[in-house]
Amino acid sequence: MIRRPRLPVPEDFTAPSHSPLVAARLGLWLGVAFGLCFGTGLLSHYIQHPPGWFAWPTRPVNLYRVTQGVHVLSGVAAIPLLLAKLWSVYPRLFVRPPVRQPIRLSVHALERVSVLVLVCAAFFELVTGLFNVAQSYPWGFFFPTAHYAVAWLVAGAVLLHVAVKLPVARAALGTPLRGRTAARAAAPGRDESSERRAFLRTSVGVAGIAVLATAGVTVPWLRRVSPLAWRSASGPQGIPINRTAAAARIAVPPDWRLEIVWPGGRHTLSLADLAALPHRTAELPIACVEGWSASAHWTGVPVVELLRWAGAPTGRPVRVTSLETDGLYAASTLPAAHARDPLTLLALRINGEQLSPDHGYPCRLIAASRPGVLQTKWVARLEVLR
Ligand SMILES: Nc1nc2c(c(=O)[nH]1)N[C@H]1C(S)=C(S)[C@@H](COP(=O)(O)O)O[C@H]1N2
Ligand SMILES: [Mo]
Repeated sequence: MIRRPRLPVPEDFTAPSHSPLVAARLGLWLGVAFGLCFGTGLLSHYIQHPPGWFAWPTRPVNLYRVTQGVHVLSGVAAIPLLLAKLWSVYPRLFVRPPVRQPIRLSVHALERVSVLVLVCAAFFELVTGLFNVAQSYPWGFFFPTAHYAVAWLVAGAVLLHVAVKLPVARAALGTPLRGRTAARAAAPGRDESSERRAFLRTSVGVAGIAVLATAGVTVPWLRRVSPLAWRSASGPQGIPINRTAAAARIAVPPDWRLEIVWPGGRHTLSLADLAALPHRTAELPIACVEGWSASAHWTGVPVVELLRWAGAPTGRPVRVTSLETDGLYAASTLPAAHARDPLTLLALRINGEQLSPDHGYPCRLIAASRPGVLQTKWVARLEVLR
């Protein structure tokens, strides 16, 4: 049986915004934001580093665009919610003595440590995520690895925190916001319930505004109401550019040929050969891990048709390598499902025009429901893996 503890804390903690009734409700909102952020972040990690048991579907074509949009926007929402939650509970963080009587020592000390880890790790995630979105890396570690590892720390600390706080949180959530804390119930005077509700409404409202102000990076019909969207649909040929041809030091040789290799075979094609093959046009998004996304009409040769035409085996994973020599995203692997998907194109054209050098001329990979980092530009080689 879980004993229902008394809610009240010392009198000076019962200011409306410091009420446990408020803290518990903010915790719930924050839990939802963190849960969405963690789940979609795990998905993005597994898509880029798939374990053997993991398979990511190719439909709907916008699936990754949606999950990564949710990842970045739930992270944006979590910033004001976390600040409000800290404001709400901060008097309790400085309770003296820091550790209570021996009999409660273990639980209390654990709670303190878990809260410290939770706050530091959560701030680390939100701040590094924001910097990544701004494509700024003022630190020495590799962002994806650190962001992924610390996410598990947050998840563990949240679980511990929820477990420790469950009795208090249940009691607080079971007490209507309109009610009065026991400490104040006896005392006549102002009704704090409206102040508590105002604080909650403001916190959740600010989170909502932060989401609306940035959601235009990925939701086309919100572009006009998102002054803080860090990317728009604009850009050369209607799509933003992350790495330019100059930054990647791409020089397409005049005798460029696409090389197709498979166990026991090899074939090469010129750009004219490629252009002479049957083409297909598909509307597909570039969905960057940074949260921005935009759709375009891509025209090119389906990879599966190209392999068939070359006499290579299909239905296997395909390694796609770029002309780029030293970039982190110079190559990617199409899992079997994407390699056999007729919408996986080696694109030569975007929105009816020849690909510009920055979008991947002479040809680039574009496939459904995939992170932007895996949509390799300036393709030079396709290798059918075993
Ligand atoms: N060879 C190569 N391809 C690449 C990249 C790169 O750095 N090198 N960047 C990727 C990233 S992070 C994204 S989001 C998309 C963006 O494509 P775009 O610049 O045409 O919009 O290209 C991808 N393809
Ligand atoms: Mo990206």
